[in-house]
Amino acid sequence: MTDSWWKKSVVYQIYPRSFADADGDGMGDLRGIIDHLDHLAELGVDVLWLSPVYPSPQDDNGYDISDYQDIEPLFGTLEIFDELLAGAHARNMKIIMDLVVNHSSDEHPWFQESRSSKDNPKRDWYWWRPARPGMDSGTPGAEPTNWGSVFGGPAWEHDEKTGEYYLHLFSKKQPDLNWENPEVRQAVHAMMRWWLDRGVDGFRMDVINMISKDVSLPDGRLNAGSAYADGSAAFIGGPRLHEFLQEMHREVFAGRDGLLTVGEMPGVTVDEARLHTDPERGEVDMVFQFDHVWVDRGPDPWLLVPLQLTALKAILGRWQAGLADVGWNSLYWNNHDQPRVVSRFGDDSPAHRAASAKMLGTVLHLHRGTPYVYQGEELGMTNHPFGGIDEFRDIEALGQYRQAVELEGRTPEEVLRVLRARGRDNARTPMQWDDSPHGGFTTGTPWLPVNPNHTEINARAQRADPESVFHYYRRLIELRKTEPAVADGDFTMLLPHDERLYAFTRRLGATELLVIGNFSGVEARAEIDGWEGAELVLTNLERPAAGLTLQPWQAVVYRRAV
Ligand code: TEU
Repeated sequence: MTDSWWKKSVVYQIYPRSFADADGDGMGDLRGIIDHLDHLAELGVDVLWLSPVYPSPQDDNGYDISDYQDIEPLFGTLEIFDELLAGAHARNMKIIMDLVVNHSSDEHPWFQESRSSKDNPKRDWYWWRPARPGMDSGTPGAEPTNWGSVFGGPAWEHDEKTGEYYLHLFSKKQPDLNWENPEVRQAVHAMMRWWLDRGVDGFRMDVINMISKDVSLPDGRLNAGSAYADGSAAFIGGPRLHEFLQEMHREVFAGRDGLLTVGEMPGVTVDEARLHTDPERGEVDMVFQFDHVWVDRGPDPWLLVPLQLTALKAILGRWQAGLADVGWNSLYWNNHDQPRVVSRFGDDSPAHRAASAKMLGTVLHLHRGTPYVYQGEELGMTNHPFGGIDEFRDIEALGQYRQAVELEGRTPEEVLRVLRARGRDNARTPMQWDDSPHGGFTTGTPWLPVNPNHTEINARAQRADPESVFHYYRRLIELRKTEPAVADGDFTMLLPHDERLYAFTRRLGATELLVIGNFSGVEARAEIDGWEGAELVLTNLERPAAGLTLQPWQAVVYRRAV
């Protein structure tokens, strides 16, 4: 099927806190986004995904929502939101909202009611359980299951008021909603329809593969050295997930056109993703899978594993093959939960930063699927030089640090080494607009410092330089619009055993593209026949000297007729 508009589209993710601050309070806002819509239009992206902008205590930077149908006052008002939506639509860009309904904030009125008494009508809207049989409520180890939360500590919080515990897979200020209760589902559907009626173009659905839980809530497996168990077997891809997504599709999306639905699904398998994205089944248009961003994660979370290119190719190749005939891929290196890709898989030193950023963009955008650009990726923004733990703001970094150092006997240095390289705050330092103090992000004090390299790496300088990462991304995005093989071509992985070169072809009818990226700082030759005389469509450096010999961090895209 080639008539799905989003196959030819590129999504740009905005993390509103860190994008642009128009009112000088140090925090990005909707007016700041409006002020920079032309940057996004010039880049050529089609869809803007806004990380949560709803009222929130900001425990997890907005992924803890206390009112699903309003705008966080730090960010603006519904009127300004409407203005943003109109401004995006006027430039032919759509806006999708972040839908965070696996959990709400503990300050949401639903939870306030739920916690008020055991017989409150909303008690069952969340997961309440008594202490483990034979144990006293509130004593160590009495939690209903042995699960750990993603942000450190147990996944259960004891509530004095009724003596029971509530489940929170993430922070204790993010209680999990109970999707078994049909009233919860209906309330969520009504809220979603309200946003669509307002004109938004779809949703990115946060950890949507965790909404169905095994209601027996079994204990999880305890790994050596960890204080809490991994309970995910009971809530990733749970028994009623497909049913819930199909119901949502019927109740919210059926009969409406031009929308995009993206299911964020940590731990989803290729087989499950085929089911979720098969248009015949009516679930979601694409899933956001995690296998490739877990490529450099070993069994020990506090040991850095260097990238093995053959492993990355095996993972992405498996996803390409698995969704070749049914379903569709999301393609991303970066988002607000990941370190900056040029620092992670590229080389962020001055000599190679721009080249490796462009190479990584080329390889990603030429896969089959819909690419995502995370704010600043189009500038080749890098990780931040974090020092001690006091410089981090992310609840995940702080919570995991506490658990590792205080309960699991890790040294601060070993934990910090990993947080500096992989921590989420790397993605969350402010967008670098120009070389002025605070990078043009704010006139006040930014909530998280701007990377000192904004004097070199910033949007103003790059928009003025035709050889910049920005203009390269612009050409890459344009190629998707002008060369049909980019969106619709078949994908074939080449050189699966090569540790330096990432190579593949895309083919549509009589057109074939060859894409090669050199993931190393040394020259490397691709042993691929039959491309003599092919047209060079795109490269990030000078034209390769001889045949398919690539310079350090070079990328090439060739086209031939077959
Ligand atoms: O993240 C889902 C998720 O699984 C995260 O735990 C992620 O894998 C991890 O943080 C990577 O270090 C989503 C949102 O994207 C994230 O920002 C939220 O914190 C989380 O859900 C809870 O809403």
